[in-house]
Amino acid sequence: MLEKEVIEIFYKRGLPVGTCDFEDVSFSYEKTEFKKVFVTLIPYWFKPEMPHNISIYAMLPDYHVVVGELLSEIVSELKRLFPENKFEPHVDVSPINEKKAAVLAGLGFIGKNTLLINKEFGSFLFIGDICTDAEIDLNGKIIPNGCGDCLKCKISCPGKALDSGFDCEKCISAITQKKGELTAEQRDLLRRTKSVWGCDICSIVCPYNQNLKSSVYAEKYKENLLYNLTEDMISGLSNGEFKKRFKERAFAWKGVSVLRRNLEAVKYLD
Ligand code: B12
Ligand code: SF4
Ligand code: SF4
Repeated sequence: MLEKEVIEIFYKRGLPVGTCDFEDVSFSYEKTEFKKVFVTLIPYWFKPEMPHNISIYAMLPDYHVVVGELLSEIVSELKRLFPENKFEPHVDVSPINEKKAAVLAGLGFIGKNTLLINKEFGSFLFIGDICTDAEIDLNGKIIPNGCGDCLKCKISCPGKALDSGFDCEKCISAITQKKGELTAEQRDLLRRTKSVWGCDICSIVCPYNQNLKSSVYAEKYKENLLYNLTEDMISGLSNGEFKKRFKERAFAWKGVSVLRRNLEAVKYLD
């Protein structure tokens, strides 16, 4: 009976939900009070304006904050159902491997682009998790991998980061976040793809991401999108000023020097 009420808390917000065991997805082997994890997906797809130099998720207000608030609301409702139990919400910055958790919760499969793919939302989604000591099981079924013979993401990846497993040194998304110097090859990758933050190429080409509906999430923030970061916007800003000015954006936490370096690389000519 309580299972039904839990599902309703998520469904009334348009969100799917599943559960998995905390110990199967925890990044550490330390003993903890958590037993289960509620896993949910927050689709964020919308058609971006072209051209743009930041990836789609980062055009929106920072999901760490927005999804974090949404999960906190859900936690308040869960606490009413389970007053004796603990609930800890996370998104991205989490003690668990969120993609694996979503697979075990029956919410999708992991594609060759390494991302969680849900048949309704594609891969343009955030994964939210709520760790709990409540023993609740929503009995999701594992969905088999649906990539088949497709190789579109591997073929389209500009750095060939997906050729064997996943190579962070060749992935534009990882390169735009990395601290310190970039190699000549990495600078060239940013210049060729005009990428200042993140990368969507292995998602954009995926058959599961064609004809997606614009998400409710993105609709809510359509007046507050940032498609391009330019040198003018950050010129002369100290790190503190940069973080303050872009406090709503997911890239702000990395600091101004990483973004400056990426903007330099984008215009770099051999
Ligand atoms: C580190 C990290 C990155 C790194 C490394 C990514 C990588 N591919 O390894 C970098 C900076 C590159 C990155 C980039 C991006 N990321 Co990221 N990232 C993370 C983070 C913080 C941890 C991931 C991690 O290291 N996992 C540990 C490793 C060992 O796991 P793994 O490589 O996935 O392998 C496991 C699974 O694949 C699983 N598995 C595989 N097949 C199967 C099958 C079955 C049946 C089972 C049970 C398990 C299973 O088993 C493996 C071993 O445990 C997560 C948040 C989190 N807390 O989980 C977000 C997260 C994965 N990122 C996310 C996003 C959105 C992105 C970007 C799309 C952002 C962008 N537009 O640039 C890109 C995509 C790049 C890409 N192609 O992967 C989302 C994923 C959304 C989705 N649809 O999957 C997450 C979940 C954040 C969130 N809460 O929404 N990311
Ligand atoms: S995010 Fe971009 S660079 Fe990274 S694997 Fe996907 S296509 Fe390749
Ligand atoms: S592009 Fe093709 S191979 Fe890559 S994740 Fe999507 S379906 Fe799988």
